[in-house]
Amino acid sequence: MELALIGFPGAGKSTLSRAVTEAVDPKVGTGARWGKAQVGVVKVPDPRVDQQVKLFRPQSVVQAELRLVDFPAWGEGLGKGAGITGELFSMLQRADALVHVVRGLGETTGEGGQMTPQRAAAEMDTELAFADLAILERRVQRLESGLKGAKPSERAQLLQEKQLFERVKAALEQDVPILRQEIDDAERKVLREFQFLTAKPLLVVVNVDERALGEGGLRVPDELANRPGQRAVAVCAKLEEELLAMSEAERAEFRKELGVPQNSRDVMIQAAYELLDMVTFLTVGPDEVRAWPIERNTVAVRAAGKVHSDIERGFIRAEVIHEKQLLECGSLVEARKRGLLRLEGKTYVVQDGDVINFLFNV
Ligand SMILES: Nc1nc2c(ncn2[C@@H]2O[C@H](COP(=O)(O)OP(=O)(O)OP(=O)(O)O)[C@@H](O)[C@H]2O)c(=O)[nH]1
Ligand SMILES: [Mg+2]
Repeated sequence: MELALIGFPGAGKSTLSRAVTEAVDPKVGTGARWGKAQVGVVKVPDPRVDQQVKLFRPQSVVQAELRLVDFPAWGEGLGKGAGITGELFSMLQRADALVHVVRGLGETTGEGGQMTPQRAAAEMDTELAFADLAILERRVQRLESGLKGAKPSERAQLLQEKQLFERVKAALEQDVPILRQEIDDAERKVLREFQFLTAKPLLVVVNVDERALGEGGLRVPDELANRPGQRAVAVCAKLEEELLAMSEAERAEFRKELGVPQNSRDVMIQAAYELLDMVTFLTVGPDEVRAWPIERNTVAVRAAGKVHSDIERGFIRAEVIHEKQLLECGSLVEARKRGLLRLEGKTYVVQDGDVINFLFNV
């Protein structure tokens, strides 16, 4: 799972990235200032993994990972006049979701002084739409010139594609992001390779100033909380970064006092799973206990492919038990004895917390 942190200058992207990845090294994140994107990795804590580790005492443990890519400010090497091509932009296109960091109310950010979180969010929506529109426009033009010299056999398909792009473009011009447009599966497949920004899930993170905590607390303004198809959370990035330097006991005390119960890492992890609609299955054994994040409603054969493409290809069956049941049994042997290991086929829909052993032909 990869989240791209974007935003206008000084919104707090790098501070948030350092707080979430617990990178106390102040150099981390500064790279973004020189036109580079900085990648940070967070291991996803999961008590279900810990419990299975107690059961199996494996040689290695692999937690799920969340990657945060801290981008330079929008307008500095990325977006706006700075362009929508180049390596930075293609890195942005690769992300699974976008996280737009905005300063909380009453703060001033770079660009023209006072910018409310609502205005920042609206401006970024426009920026993202512009980037997509430019790509759509280029594609339509290319299809038009392609149509001129096209063989009759190719015409129908090119025409259909052109109509799709024109339709998507028109809707985007009416402020409907591609994610929320009515597009069927076949069409989505055509669009996917263009990695449109407004086709990605978007999370707005309101970075509340610690001095404002006392007044409104950690709150997402209503206008941002109720935007269709978008999620929003509030954090206090600076505070989170400062807490990293403290002991657990001190952190707890500060959190209580300031009314910030959840740390920004957990907020971001939870938001990422919800945003991307991910669940987790586990593989267990004496060698390795591992958490695998997958999209909800993934079928067993596709889940197998996450582990290895050979397992997907040679898939026979999946032996499945829910982690809770496995814990109750205390071992796979006991679970088998009690008949709790179910054999499931290719089309079984993997559930959150399933422990799976894939049986496959090599
Ligand atoms: N008071 C306060 N300062 C903050 C907060 N978040 C970030 N800052 C400060 O604001 C400045 C900019 O923060 P960064 O995290 O570097 O912001 P950025 O979005 O990465 O900035 P660019 O990469 O330059 O666009 C730094 O001096 C931070 O210490 C906050 O919640 N409260
Ligand atoms: Mg930065």
